[in-house]
Amino acid sequence: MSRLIVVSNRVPLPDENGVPPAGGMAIALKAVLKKEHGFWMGWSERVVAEDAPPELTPLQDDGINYQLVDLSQRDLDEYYEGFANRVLWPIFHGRPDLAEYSEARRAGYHRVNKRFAELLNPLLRDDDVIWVNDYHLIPLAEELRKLGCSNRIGFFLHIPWPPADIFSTVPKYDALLRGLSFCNLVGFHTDYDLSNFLECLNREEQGKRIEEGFYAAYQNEFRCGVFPISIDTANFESLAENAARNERLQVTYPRMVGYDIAIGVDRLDYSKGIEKRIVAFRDFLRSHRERVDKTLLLQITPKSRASIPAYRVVQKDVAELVGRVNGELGTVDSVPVHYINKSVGQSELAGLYRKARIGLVTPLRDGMNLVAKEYVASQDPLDPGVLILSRFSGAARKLGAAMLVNPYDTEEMARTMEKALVLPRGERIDRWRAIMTVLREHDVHKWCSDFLSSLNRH
Ligand code: ADQ
Repeated sequence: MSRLIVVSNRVPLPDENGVPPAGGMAIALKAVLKKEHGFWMGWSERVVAEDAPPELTPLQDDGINYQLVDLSQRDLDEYYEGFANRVLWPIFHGRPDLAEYSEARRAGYHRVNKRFAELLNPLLRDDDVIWVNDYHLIPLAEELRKLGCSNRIGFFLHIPWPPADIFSTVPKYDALLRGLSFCNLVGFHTDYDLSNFLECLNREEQGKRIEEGFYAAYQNEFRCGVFPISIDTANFESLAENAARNERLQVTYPRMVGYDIAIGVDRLDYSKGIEKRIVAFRDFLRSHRERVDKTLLLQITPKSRASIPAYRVVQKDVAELVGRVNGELGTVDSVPVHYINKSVGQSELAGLYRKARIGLVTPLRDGMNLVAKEYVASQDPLDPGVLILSRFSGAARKLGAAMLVNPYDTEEMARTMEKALVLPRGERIDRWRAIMTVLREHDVHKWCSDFLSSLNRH
C-alpha cells in the first residue's frame, strides 16, 4: 500500500503543555496520515551543535509517525530565519524593501534542504507519495531527484506567489523556479498566484504549456493547480455553538457585554495590516462619537518572529498606536482597543468570534487567511456578524459575499465598519449563507483530497 510522506518545516506535535496545534491543515493531514500509515517529517525544534551528525529521530504521537531533524543555530539563522523569513516571506508578500538578503543565508537555505533530502531518501519506498509544504522547502524536490528519488512529489505553497517583477528581486531566483519543476504537482491557493508563477517561468523563456494544467520547464514536465485551503468547517461550527460552556469565555465575555465587538486575530506580522486596521477603527470612532463607550476592537495578536528587525518595528508601532488611540478615545471605565499578545484556545476563540458583530480581516497581502473563514463558520445562523475582508487576501477570491475593502484605504474601512454595524439582519443572513455554502463545500478535508488526487493522477 502506498504511504503518504508529509514534509514541512514545523510538525504539528503538542506544545510544552501537551496542547495539540489547532490548525485545520494539521487536522486534515493527520487524518490522512492515520489512514495511509505514512509519516510527517520536519524540524524537531531542537538546536544542536554544528558538527552533530545529521540524523532522524522517529517519534509517535496520537497515532501519527514523525521523523524529526535537528538543526544547528547556524542552520536556523541562515535557512529558517534568514532566507525563508527575511528574504522569501517579505518578497512573496510584495515587500522586497524589507528583504535582508545575504549569500550565506541563500547557501544555508539550500544546505538544509539538501540535508532534509539526504535524510528522507533512504526511508522511502518505491510507491510512497511525498507532499512538501511551503516556502521553506522549495528546493527539496530537486535535491531528492539528485539522489535518484523517482517518487511522486507534490509541493503546496501556503503564501502568495508574487508578480514576476517582484519575484525577480530574489537574488538567483532561477534556482527556485528550477527546483519546483522537479515536482509532479505544484499547488497554489489562487489562480492569481498560479498565473504569477507561470509568468515567472515564461519570462525565463523556460515555461511552456503542454496541455491543460501541464507545463514543461527546465527539461521537466509537471502539473500545476489551484487548491484553496480551508478550515474544518463542521468542527468550527460546533465549537462555536458550544462555546458558551467554555470556562475562559464565561470569565472574559461578561466584561464586554453591551459592547459591539469588532475582532481581529492575527500573528503580529507586517503583512496582516494591523496598524491600518487600528487607524481605521480610530477614524470610525472619531466620526461616530455616539459609538465611543459602546464599541470595542478586540485585537488578539501573538508575537511572531520577534528576532527579525521588521517584526520588532511593527510590534513597537502597533503598541504605540494602541496607546495613543486608547489615550484619545478611552474613558475612565472603557478602553476602545483591547490589544492582547497571546494565543487563545480554539473553543474560546470560536466563542469570541461568535460574539463579535464584525470580523476584521484586513491583511495587506495574504496567501489565503483562515481567520476569515473561522469567523464566518462561528456565527449564529439566526443573527450573524459581518466579515470585512481585504481584497488582497486569497480568501477574498471565493468569499465575495463578505464586505470587501482595500486595506490601504483607511477611510473606506472606517465607512465599512459603520455600514456593517447597521446592516439589516436579513442582509447579514444572506451574506453569511452565501459564504457558508462555499465553506461547507470546500472544507480542509476537500482541500487535502483534491491535492492528493491531482498528485496521484497521471
Ligand atoms: P498564517 O499567516 O499563520 O498562515 P492564517 O491563515 O490566518 O495565517 O492562519 C492563522 C491560524 O492561527 C488561524 O487558524 C488562527 O485561528 C490561528 N491564530 C492566529 N492568532 C491566534 C491567536 N491569538 N490565538 C489562537 N489562534 C490564533 C499561512 C498563510 C495564510 C494561509 C495559511 C494556511 O500566511 O495565508 O491561509 O498559512 O495555508
